[in-house]
Amino acid sequence: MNALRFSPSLTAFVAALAFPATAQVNTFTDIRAGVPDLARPAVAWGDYDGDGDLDLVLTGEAHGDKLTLIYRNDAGDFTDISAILVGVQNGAVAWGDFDNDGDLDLVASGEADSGAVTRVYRNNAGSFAQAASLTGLSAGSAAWGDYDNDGDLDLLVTGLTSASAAGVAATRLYRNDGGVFTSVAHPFPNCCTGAVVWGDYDKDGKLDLLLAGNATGVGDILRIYRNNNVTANTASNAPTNLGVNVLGTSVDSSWSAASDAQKWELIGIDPKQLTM
Ligand SMILES: [Ca+2]
Ligand SMILES: [Ca+2]
Ligand SMILES: [Ca+2]
Ligand SMILES: [Ca+2]
Repeated sequence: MNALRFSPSLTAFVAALAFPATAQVNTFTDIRAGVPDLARPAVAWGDYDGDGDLDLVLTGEAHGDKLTLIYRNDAGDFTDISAILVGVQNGAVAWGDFDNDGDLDLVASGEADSGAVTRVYRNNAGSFAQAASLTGLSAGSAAWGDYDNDGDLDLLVTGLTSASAAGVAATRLYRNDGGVFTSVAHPFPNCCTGAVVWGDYDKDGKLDLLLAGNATGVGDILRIYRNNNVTANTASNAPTNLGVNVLGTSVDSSWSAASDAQKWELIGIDPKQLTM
């Protein structure tokens, strides 16, 4: 007499086909981070202290106060570092290492008690000092990007020139020359209440721009602008002077940073601190 015999694994496989597992339930837990609830906020993650975990900057209004606060992440506990920053609401914040020293600096724009502001802050070993005060804009967006491929982060900011009814939409492109920001000509419409994002969509080594928002005389827009500048970013050479030092269960690695014609470098990592 013939009989079909199934191995346990085949039986389980057939059962799985007949009775698919219940869809996984995704769960998230409110960690009660202890940060304030804010109206008209803007927030951004960034590892400003370079310890490998994401810290937080937030802006907005709470109990009548306009706030810009940086919270340091210590193993999941968030602590206000009491940075001296202009408090804003209806703002925009973005981390970016504009001075190429390996740590994240900050731009904050929005509506302050004094009116619309845009401030760039330099990160000095975890404390923040104002490095530039640019055309004040609120209800807009801000994004760092090296659009001219000279190796430093430039800045695009949109928004209203005033929080009052007299405010008009503006778009400012700032070229970064050694930490000095110069407003330069550009083809973008004056825009507010939107978003700006740099990205090299056509992979030609030049950052293009996505601009969305409410444009003066046009209305709501979402446009992609191809970057036609001459200089493209070229690939870096390989790092040199590779070194390895074994100490017990640790391995310290070191190298000389790579570079290329556009001065891109491997930044944000202190070779002496890369321990595995
Ligand atoms: Ca951190
Ligand atoms: Ca920096
Ligand atoms: Ca640049
Ligand atoms: Ca491009």
